[in-house]
Amino acid sequence: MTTSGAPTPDPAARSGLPAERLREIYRLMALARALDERAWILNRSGRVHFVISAQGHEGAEAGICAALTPGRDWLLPYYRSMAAMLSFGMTPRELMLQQFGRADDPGSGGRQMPAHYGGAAYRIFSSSSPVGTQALHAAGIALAAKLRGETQVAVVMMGEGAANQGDVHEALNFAGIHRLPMVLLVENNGYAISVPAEKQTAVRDLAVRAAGYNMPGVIVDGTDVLGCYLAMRDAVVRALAGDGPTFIEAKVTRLTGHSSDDQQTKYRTEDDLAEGRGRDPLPAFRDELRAAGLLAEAAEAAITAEVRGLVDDATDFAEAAADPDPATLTRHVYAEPGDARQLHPPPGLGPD
Ligand SMILES: Cc1ncc(C[n+]2csc(CCOP(=O)(O)OP(=O)(O)O)c2C)c(N)n1
Ligand SMILES: [Mg+2]
Repeated sequence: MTTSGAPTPDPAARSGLPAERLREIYRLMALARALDERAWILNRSGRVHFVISAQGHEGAEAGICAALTPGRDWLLPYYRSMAAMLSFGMTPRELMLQQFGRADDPGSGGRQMPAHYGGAAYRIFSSSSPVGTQALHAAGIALAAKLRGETQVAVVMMGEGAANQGDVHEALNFAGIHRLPMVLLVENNGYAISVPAEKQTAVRDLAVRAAGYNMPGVIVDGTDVLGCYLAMRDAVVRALAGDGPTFIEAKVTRLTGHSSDDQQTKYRTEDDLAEGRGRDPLPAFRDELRAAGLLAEAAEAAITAEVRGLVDDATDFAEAAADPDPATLTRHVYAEPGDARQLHPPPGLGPD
């Protein structure tokens, strides 16, 4: 198991990424944060019914995704994956359609809860509400890639609480045996709703479990965007070389309550909350770029203005969009007349 080192002052040299790319990563994080903050305002003013927030997780997600190739790799996200969605090309309008549950939501046509992302066109697998189940889907996608000889990585994201589900053990065991091109990212924010980490697992670092699956376990500071990028870059190289899966644990902070239905001041101390606020990846990355002379005042102001415009546009667009037609309520739930694939399975796959 390895642990990433402390950030060095030169982000471009450290990561090998050009300044423009580093600014783009920052822009994606700032956009994710602004969309998320808008969602809370919409919720508190009664315009969207539920928010589950990505605030504090953006650095890990954006850093991890910077090492991936949209259009080639598969993402199996969870509800804190807003920055990953943007990194894979989902637009602010699409994300707001999802938040409002509108008919044109690319994930489910407004069927899923907010932040249950999906988008086949982006290779973003549909999220399920039972946590951890997407690990098995990731193993399946990675197995298919291996059997077909396709060059791609399946990346599954989840919290540390979800990582205790049996499904995750089965997926990692299978991926380890078959050396599948899969990466598990555990975003450890120290809480599963109100349950603190020490009441969830008997170990402090979940990545130690990787040894049991014969794969590397890497712990990264999830507030260190480039540390996350470098860990993922290594994992992708391994996966594409046929060397199998990697378990990455990013230590992050959850800046909000679990969801808009939760009040974390009821179960977290003021010291704990203050410590969490001090580990916000967004100002940390901004300061890192500023200090290295990679984010001039004008560039930062342009990003701020662009982000504000995108969030306003997405909000207006999604709020004005149509709800799903109630007549389509059972679509995707039951086989429909004329769905030949459902009614007449191929030979050998039907009931005996
Ligand atoms: C199988 C299952 N059990 C319980 C829940 C209810 N639930 C939703 S989110 C959550 C907490 C998950 O915590 P963690 O995996 O640490 O992710 P975090 O929210 O902290 O990012 C729980 C218990 C669920 N959705 N699925
Ligand atoms: Mg958690």
